[in-house]
Amino acid sequence: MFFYFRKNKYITEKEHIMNEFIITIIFIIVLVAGVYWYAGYLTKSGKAEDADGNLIPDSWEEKFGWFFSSKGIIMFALGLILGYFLGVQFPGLF
Ligand SMILES: [Ca+2]
Repeated sequence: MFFYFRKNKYITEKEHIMNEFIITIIFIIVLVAGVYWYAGYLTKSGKAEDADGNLIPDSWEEKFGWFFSSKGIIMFALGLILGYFLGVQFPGLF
């Protein structure tokens, strides 16, 4: 079994992979939330055309409309995945 040394304690390879996975999930959440925020910023500031006023740049809607219409389920699923793996990795956290 491989061990990685981190913060004065040895963690197993499995724990290491789990930590990397959790960091990846957090990174994806930040990225996805950032895209939603940026869409709102572009439309509210008038930097992108938004004729229908749904805070999604009209030029994005044709190809990425699904990404915005599924916003709730996407963020819920990501939150669920993160919560699950945090709970598995750090049982005392919640
Ligand atoms: Ca729009």
